[in-house]
Amino acid sequence: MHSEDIDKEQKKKSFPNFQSTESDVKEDAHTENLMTNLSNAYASDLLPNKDGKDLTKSFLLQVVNILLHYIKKSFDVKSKILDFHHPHQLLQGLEGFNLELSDHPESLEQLLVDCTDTLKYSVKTGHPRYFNQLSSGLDIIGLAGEWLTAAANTNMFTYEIAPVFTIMEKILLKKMHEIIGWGEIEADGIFSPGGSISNLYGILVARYKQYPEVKIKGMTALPCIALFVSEQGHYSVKKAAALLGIGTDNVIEVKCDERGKMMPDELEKNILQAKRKGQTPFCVSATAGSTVFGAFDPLQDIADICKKHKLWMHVDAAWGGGLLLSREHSYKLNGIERANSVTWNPHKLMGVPLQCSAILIRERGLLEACNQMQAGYLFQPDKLYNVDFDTGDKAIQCGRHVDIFKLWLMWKAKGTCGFEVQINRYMELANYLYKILKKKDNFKLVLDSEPELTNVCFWYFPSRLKHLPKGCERDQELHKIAPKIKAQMTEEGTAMISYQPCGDNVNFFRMVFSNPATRQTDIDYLIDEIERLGKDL
Ligand code: ABU
Repeated sequence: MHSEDIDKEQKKKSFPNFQSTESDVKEDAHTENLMTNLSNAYASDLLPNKDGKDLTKSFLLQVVNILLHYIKKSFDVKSKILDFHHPHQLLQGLEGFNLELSDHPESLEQLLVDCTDTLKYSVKTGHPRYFNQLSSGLDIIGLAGEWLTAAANTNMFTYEIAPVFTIMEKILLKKMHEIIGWGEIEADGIFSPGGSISNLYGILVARYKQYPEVKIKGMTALPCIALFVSEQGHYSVKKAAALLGIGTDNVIEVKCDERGKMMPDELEKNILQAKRKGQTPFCVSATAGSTVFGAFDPLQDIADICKKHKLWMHVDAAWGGGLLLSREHSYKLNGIERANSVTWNPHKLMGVPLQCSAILIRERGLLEACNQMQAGYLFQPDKLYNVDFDTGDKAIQCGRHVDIFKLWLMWKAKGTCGFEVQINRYMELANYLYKILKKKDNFKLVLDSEPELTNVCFWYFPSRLKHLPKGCERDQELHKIAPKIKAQMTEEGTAMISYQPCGDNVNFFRMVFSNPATRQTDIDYLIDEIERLGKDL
């Protein structure tokens, strides 16, 4: 065999790597059969090539087949969540999966092999035992929405080229305004590329509202402005301050109580202190659902303080915003209706495929006034339609991805009630885990109180550490436990859960629920798995 043929054989071999059942083997054989027709075909043979219709259909059907195979595996608890390899191994190439790019076109058959391999070495974030991030799960309707979005391949900046999507965005923003409690107001907003960017928008608009001259004159025209966020708030607030030229020294971290909530007395103290130091407070960024503990800041108290000191109130509800859809749990965000701006990520608790994040602004017109540059080649005022529907000049970017369709389609599919049921279930799962851990003497909860969101934080104590007295020596050892268990879990591909140190707390596990595939049995499994991997550490 020539080396090229050997290479081809190896590449083909990598195709059925997920196989485990008889039906999988049959499916693979069928797919492989179809694939042989594509060994001499190239992308240039597909549409718009005039003879490309059948080949395009065949190619896309095979892509769908690969995806279906992956989706089925994703939901199968018996399949591995990931087939872990170190970066240098992926860089070197694995079993014919070569990530390097060639000068010459590869066949369609090879592209299908590459598609299969790409999924083979990816993390199955829809797997019932994937608990690693706040965004997880694989919603089939959301996935269909992404496919359609990619087929439409358009840009959100003008109604002209995204008529349906811009109207959908308008409708969804209105829906979210109503849920927040801004139903009576002419509010505003935009979908952005993630929670950090939404927070950046909140702070940008807060600064513009107070100091519109900043747009033309820059920061030299301003006093030394300062903003406030809790010590458990998201790091993107500091990042935004760095980007906006405010400086991270002017982001004042407010102390939290034992539950991880901003302390209003501390906030007021910090505001007064900043003023005494010559800083000019302009904004408070409250958190509704902190990343690690899932804590909700006391929004009513913070709103009172903002009112008293005439400060912009931003609420980072990227994670906790979804709870507004639950009649049982929405009270935890009471006061959000008093905010000037809100970040809310449907790609987290609502399970919309990444990315889908909204920045919602209470006062209409500010976003556009702040960001507008009136590019004549895009935003012609004399178009045939009402140009108020062009959203591009509200954004800090020019090209903007269509993130709205998948959310719209999922809302159609579930109704508001469907999201509520899903989110209530996550809360029940969090409570289930909390109650189990409370009873177990080899686990310890970081926070004693019941979960307010779906975060449950805990340490695992192997027997050698269980009876050690509290203190530095025990903590040093305990700090190493979670990373070791996680490393082993990752290598075996059985589950994924995150860990971190936080403040004085050494490394602990953070469990979060935002995956519709997860059941109580998966929680039982995770606890057993931690015990199995950790007992002899
Ligand atoms: N704050 C962005 C997401 C962090 C996480 O998934 O853990």
